[in-house]
Amino acid sequence: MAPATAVAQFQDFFKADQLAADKDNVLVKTEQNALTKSFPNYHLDNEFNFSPIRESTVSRAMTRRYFADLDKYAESDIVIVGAGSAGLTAAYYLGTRRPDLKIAIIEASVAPGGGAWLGGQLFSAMVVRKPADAFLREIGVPYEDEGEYVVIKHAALFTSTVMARALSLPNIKLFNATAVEDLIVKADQDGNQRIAGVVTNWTLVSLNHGLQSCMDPNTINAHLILSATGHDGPFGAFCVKRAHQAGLVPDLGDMRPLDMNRSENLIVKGTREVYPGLVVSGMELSELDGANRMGPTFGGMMFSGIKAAQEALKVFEE
Ligand code: 48N
Repeated sequence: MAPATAVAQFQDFFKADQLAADKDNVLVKTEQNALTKSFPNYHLDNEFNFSPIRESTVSRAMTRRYFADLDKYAESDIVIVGAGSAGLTAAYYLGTRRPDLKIAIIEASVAPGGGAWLGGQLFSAMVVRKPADAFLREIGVPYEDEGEYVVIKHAALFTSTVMARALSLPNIKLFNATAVEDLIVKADQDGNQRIAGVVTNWTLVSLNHGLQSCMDPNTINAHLILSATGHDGPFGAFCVKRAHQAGLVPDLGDMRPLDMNRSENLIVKGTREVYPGLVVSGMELSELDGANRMGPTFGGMMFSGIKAAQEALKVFEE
């Protein structure tokens, strides 16, 4: 759907006025006098009550599923570390192109999304340079076309949309408030070292290791780790820093000063498998390669996430 049609449909929908309210449904009319959508009629008068429930039922509904997911994803095909714009885009791309793969997303924050909730310096619109507008059309994010670039009216509209698209896929599970605090390295059948999983802990535990005796972590085995942990910060660039400490990758290049035109191309073209079993994308890569930062433009993160997914699929298709 071309962006203009998407926006027009969106506006028609909200210009609609209520036509009639029958017992259970409100019928809504747009300007073309066509019945386009019906809404449930919420009867919230004094007679309404929620269905009864026992507290333990709620606990069991949550814990049964959480522990079943931990069991299921203890062996994953791909673990994505970091649910920012690059990690979520990679998850959506992998989950839609390869519904046969089991994909776990590990996100240290309670709220996934990373730095893509608010354009730049708290200005909420999000700028995306062409040709990354193609991805916005794929996931259905309306935008204003400004020629060389497009503008999404609020960065949260992109982030919530790509998150909803990815998390609704049956082969993807998000473990948020969970930090990767180490890598698993093994020799493959030819005796060559490769990264083969991650070590995790609840983030609050990872942040408080110094307050208690050792609180041992959990582990996930996976054929490939796709890391998108962003640039420097309390958790930033985690996997490249850990791989460097372990002598698996050369010295870190440290992110360079801002240059939008250089940085987005460099990061997308440089997205790759940096060590057998470890693909790195997004701003984490700028910390490894010493690429410039780009500031408040996000097409490079989307395309780096897609490129990382494509590089990951090459490993599976080898
Ligand atoms: O949004 P980020 O930080 O990272 P990206 O690469 O997806 O997007 C970067 C982008 O938001 C920018 O920084 C923009 C383009 N600005 C550039 C500039 O010049 O300033 O998401 C990384 C996610 C976060 O949600 C972290 O919480 C998470 O990764 N994370 C981790 N999750 C689990 N375990 C870890 N060890 C970990 N480290 C970070």
